[in-house]
Amino acid sequence: MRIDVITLFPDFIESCARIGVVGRARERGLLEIATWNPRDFASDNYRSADDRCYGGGPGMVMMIDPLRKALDDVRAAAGSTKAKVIYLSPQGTRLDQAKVAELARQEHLVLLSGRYEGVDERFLERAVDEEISVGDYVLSGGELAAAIVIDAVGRLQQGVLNDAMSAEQDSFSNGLLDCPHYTRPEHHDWGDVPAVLTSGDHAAIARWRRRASLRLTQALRPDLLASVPLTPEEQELLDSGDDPEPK
Ligand code: 4GX
Repeated sequence: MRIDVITLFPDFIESCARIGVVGRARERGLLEIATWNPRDFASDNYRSADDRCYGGGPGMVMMIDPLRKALDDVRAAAGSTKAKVIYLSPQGTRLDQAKVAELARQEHLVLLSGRYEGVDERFLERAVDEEISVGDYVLSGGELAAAIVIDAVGRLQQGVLNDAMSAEQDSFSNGLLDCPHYTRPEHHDWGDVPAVLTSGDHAAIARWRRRASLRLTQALRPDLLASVPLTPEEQELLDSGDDPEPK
């Protein structure tokens, strides 16, 4: 998969895309990420990519032409016509794991990160396929939102995760929250590791984890549980035992 990001702050995106699972995916050639600064496509000596808002008032708007030229270069560089162009904005569809999985199946994404008051509406109408929001709060620009999309989508690419971190084990891939995790030391003055986890009884451990997931989800995110119909065994698991209790 290829992801191009059109942004006034390419350094931020590049530093995010160098670290962790996504960074390793790029090194291994499983994911290609490139950034494009609209200022490099400006037509004046100030390299302007934004201008004042028609109708007056404070604030600037990103201009059509630098964005259009950047997008033309993205398409030329990628040699593809089936890019999905996404604008990160609070007005977009809220990103969730189902949306992430859908985006991860695309061959080519172009993410547009806006600054200031946003982007000229005519560019959005003509060049953008989809608007996505990472949550109901206001950022000062779309870069953090783009970094979230890159991270969530990048880790789902074929071959990126090893068995230990496989996406099937994720919270949300099964619609539930993850169970708690523990490491050494087993006994600590802040508490002991639940005995079942050190028992070596793999079936009991699997049951404990599943029950913990179900309990946590019921307590903290009942909305998620409502959209995952429980099997009779899971309902039974949820009702049985007394360990663990959510915080
Ligand atoms: N999820 N922002 C976009 C520019 C802007 C201003 C007004 C449209 C209208 C955000 C989010 C987000 C801040 C990115 C404003 N766009 N992006 N930017 N929440 O808050 O994605």
